Amino acid sequence: MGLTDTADSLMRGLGLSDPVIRLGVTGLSRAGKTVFITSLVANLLDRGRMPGLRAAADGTIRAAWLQPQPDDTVPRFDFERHLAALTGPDPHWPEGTRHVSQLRLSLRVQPRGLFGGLRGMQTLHLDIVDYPGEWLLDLRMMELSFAQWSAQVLDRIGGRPGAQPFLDALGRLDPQAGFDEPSAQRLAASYTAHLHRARDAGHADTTPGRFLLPGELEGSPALTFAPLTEAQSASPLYREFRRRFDAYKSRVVRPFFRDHFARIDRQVVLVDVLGAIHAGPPAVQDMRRAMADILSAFRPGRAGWLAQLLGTRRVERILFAATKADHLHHLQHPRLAAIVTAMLREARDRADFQGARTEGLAIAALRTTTEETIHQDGEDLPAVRGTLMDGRQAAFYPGELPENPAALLAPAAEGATRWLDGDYAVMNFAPAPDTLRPGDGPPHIRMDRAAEFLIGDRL
Ligand SMILES: Nc1nc2c(ncn2[C@@H]2O[C@H](COP(=O)(O)OP(=O)(O)OP(=O)(O)O)[C@@H](O)[C@H]2O)c(=O)[nH]1
Ligand SMILES: [Mg+2]
Repeated sequence: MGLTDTADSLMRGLGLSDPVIRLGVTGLSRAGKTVFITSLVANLLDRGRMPGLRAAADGTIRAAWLQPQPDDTVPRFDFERHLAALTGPDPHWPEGTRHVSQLRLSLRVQPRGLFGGLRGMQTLHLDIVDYPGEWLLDLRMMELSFAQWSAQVLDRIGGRPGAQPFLDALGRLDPQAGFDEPSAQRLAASYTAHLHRARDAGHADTTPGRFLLPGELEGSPALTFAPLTEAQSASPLYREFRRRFDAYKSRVVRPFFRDHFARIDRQVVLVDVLGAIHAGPPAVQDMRRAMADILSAFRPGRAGWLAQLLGTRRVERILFAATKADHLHHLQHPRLAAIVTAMLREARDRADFQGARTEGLAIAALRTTTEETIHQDGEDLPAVRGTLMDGRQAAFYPGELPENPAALLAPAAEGATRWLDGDYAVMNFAPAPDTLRPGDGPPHIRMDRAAEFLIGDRL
């Protein structure tokens, strides 16, 4: 063994020279992040269902195992608990996530190519970070003053769920209102209640994102403010809320981008396209805007402060994945993929995005259904069958997605409030019991393709 070899194996023993890919997993609330990470990791540990990941199919990946993650202050993604929930004898969906979490999966790979055999085994660490997409959307607040942000919010929330009580409270405010903490808290609580309801109704532009998932910051001044009108601008209340707004930006938003976002190499953005289609054209329109906003966070020519944080680092690949494709018969999958790809293309134009490679894909992290044909009114409908949350079995046909995505996207852009040719249904299926087989991960749809795009080139 030569000197460099010795040094090399020593470094490797210390884990110093092993390459690391940091994969960010994001998406708006309930998009499917937790299920995605659980399935991805389980299917990389047991690769029997991953033929579309070349390095798994051809044996380049020799072994995979979980390791303690390198960031001591970030909670670990609770993989074992989530996997047990999804695949146990009494399977159920995991609870919503309350904070950023992280997991390290290490892969032992045999390098390919002419000299691959000579180089020996290599270890590659995949650090997976789960963070809420709502926090990325806070990026747009960074360039706004309190007055500008207030004006934008007040401009768009009229008519949205839960907005009226807040707007009424705002209307009753004395323009010279002094500052007292209990009224500040009431106003902020009323605004936060509206954010929750708007988010649940499918609105994606619900800033400040941390109001929805406060974690340990709950009740702190940086999370206790609300938009105010121009008429208030001379009041002590306004001055204090403006100060808190600035604190939110510098103490909440900026550290998130510095500590988590800035180090990401590859990103997957999960989008519940079917859920938005079901909710109607305004939700689809909101989702498109959110996709453009998310992309703009990854734009190389982004705002000055972010450019400063990131230096020359950049995300190399971004996957926009439409989740829960197991609600559709496979005959409809190309149409779902076409819709998310069209939305992505448009978001790229809107965000003036160049740089990373992007792709749109229709996936299901956990397949809960089987396919069947329903005969109805003399027609054969390509449907899926699964177990409902109450334990009953049901066959389900969600409606036919259009062949041309424009048939959905155009009316949404034109401000339609409902679809002209009928509705699209969604149904909540429960995970199927006991789906694990030795050597296989949980059943999925195109998770191997997703993995190939995200990390395949590095294996
Ligand atoms: N049928 C089906 N449903 C899914 C799939 N992935 C997620 N879901 C559904 O979507 C819900 C949310 O999934 P999660 O993975 O918890 O979503 P999340 O993005 O982590 O949600 P938060 O942590 O609350 O932001 C689940 O409870 C399921 O009902 C899938 O692959 N197939
Ligand atoms: Mg989650």
